[in-house]
Amino acid sequence: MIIPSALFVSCAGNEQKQMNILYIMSDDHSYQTISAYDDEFIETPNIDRIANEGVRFTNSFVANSISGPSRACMLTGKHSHMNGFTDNSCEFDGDQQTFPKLLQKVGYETAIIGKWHLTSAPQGFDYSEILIGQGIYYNPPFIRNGEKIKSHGYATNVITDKAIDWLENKRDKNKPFCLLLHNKAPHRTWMPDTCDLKLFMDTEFRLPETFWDEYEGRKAAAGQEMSIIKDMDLVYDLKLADKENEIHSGRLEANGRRMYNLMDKEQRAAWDKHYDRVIADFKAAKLTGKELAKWKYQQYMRDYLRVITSVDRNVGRVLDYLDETGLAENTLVVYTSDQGFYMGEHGWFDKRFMYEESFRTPLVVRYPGGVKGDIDEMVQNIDYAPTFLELAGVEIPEDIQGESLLPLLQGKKVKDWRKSLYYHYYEFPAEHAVREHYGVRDERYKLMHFCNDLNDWELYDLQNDPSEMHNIYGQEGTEEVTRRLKEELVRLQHQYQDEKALELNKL
Ligand code: SGN
Ligand code: CA
Repeated sequence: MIIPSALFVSCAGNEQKQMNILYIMSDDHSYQTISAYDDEFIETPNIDRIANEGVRFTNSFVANSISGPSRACMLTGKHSHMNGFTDNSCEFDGDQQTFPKLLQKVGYETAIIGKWHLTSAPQGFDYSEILIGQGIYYNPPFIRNGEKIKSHGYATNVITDKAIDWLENKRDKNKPFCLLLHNKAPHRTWMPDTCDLKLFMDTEFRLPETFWDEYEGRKAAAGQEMSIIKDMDLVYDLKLADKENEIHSGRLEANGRRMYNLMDKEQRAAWDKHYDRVIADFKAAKLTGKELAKWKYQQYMRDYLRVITSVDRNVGRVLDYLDETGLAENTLVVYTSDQGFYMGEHGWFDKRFMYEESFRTPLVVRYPGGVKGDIDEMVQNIDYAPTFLELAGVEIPEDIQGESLLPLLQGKKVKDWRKSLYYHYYEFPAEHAVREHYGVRDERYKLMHFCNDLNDWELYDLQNDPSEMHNIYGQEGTEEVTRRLKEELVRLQHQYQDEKALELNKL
């Protein structure tokens, strides 16, 4: 049933005003760097504010830990094999059903501002102003309703300016809105805003316990190429584009120097003021081996956290705008990321794996009138679409695979909530060399099957081994739990109709 008006009849039979939706998503923002989840590294008061005035999902996951696929999952409410966007080289079939299209039908004004990354032109949006591909940090060009335009400034500020401008000046104020504000930050190469460069200069970050992991018993982990030690590039990732042109870092160096050159004169001057000193100190120290690895980790963390500082500040600007205009009381606010990210755990940056740091993603939601506190149910990014639809009074289409989170946000205990999650990552061969894998996770155990050249199964007891260092697959005493998880895996593959994976099980 579709009711095309700003009012709709709720299940309880009341007429309700349709709630606005502000869906903020960053790119590669780890829960480890949101103080609502973990305050070891940074304070993020504005993102925390959403959690404090609403809820924090303590068990939030993705279906396929990489950008394009994650975005396709959240737009469609379906796993990758059903929406067709399995890896970043795909083109999204924009003709398919998505939640923004369904919201438009019931009178919502919809917009996407920031990263899109689905290759085909956005459909289902009354307004779109998207970055080109991954976008860049400084002076990024955008495509506004199909037309290429320039911008000046730092991506997170520019995207937020555009979002506030749309809210204030561009939308039809007689309609409820759904705005997707999607940051480029903190995606690689973690370029900070010039005003944040001075932060964390004197902070020494504790090395994660698993930093020196040697991946014993885990072939796929051993075969990746996302190691801070081996794969993080000195010029590109760690900003050592020296004027003397003495530092040479290989394949990515030229790109690093190009990023620097894309800044304008003033931006470069502020950048030089900071990094010239870093470069001089680096050259003088002549680091090698473990000392070099530790330096790289510190430098990575500093830049990443500076970028997060700007993300958080800009979240604060939007929350303030909602307060000042009175919109806050009738707007659902979501903050999440397209996936989690490694902050040096297992010696890594990047994501892709079904291991916890990248399988999980932060999710905090402020729902006016809803419950406050923690929601511990296992939720996944395929759940966002049905949540927004239910909120707007749209009947959730049968083919959507996610579950609406609305009852949880309303404080209801949902009987038979899912007890296990399904995951499938596809992009191989590709950058970072993570093999195709799929798996199941329940409240205690995780079973994964890595494919391509490996055909390797992994099993973890997350209670006894939360860092997933000990693959217990095939070990004596695990027969029963392995049988149970395999059965659950097959059940989910049938439920979600992942025919390819059902075949891969037989390898
Ligand atoms: C780029 C990055 C990778 C990253 C992918 C996917 N390389 O290719 O490090 O894994 O994006 O990221 S870069 O040299 O271009 O920075 S995603 O978040 O968009 O899926
Ligand atoms: Ca991402």
